[in-house]
Amino acid sequence: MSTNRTFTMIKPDAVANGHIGAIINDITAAGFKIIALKYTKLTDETAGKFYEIHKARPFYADLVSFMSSGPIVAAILEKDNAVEDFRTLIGATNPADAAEGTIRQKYAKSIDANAVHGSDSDENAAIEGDFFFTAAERF
Ligand code: IDP
Repeated sequence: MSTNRTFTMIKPDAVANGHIGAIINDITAAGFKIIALKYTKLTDETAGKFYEIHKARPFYADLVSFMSSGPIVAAILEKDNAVEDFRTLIGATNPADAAEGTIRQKYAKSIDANAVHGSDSDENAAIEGDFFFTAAERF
């Protein structure tokens, strides 16, 4: 059964480049409701844990060090068909392949610094939301 929630992060590149407001505007304009929101910074340890699923990939160490290089914005979002619709809104992993008008096409510069994260399944959306937010932080 599909749930109606997904999890996102605005990554350190997009935060450093001043895109928090524009990205949140794109997200809400696309019909997503913000359920939880946090401005925070990952450590090497927490970034490593979050991306543990990619541990065997050659880019894992670079990904962990990039994701802990500066502050991020974490959020839980709600909308019908949230996971799939959000991945459509953000575009392909590599911004060079991302469709016109998608968040990665507009705000990302490279495949590693690609502006935003979006959960790839309902199961991971729940796990990732729980990683950042307690029940009392969701509204
Ligand atoms: P996704 O974020 O579009 O779901 P994944 O394949 O799950 O893409 O990869 C997770 C993250 O790892 C990407 O968003 C990107 O930041 C980074 N990444 C993926 N592939 C590469 C690569 O080939 N080189 C460097 N970083 C990569």
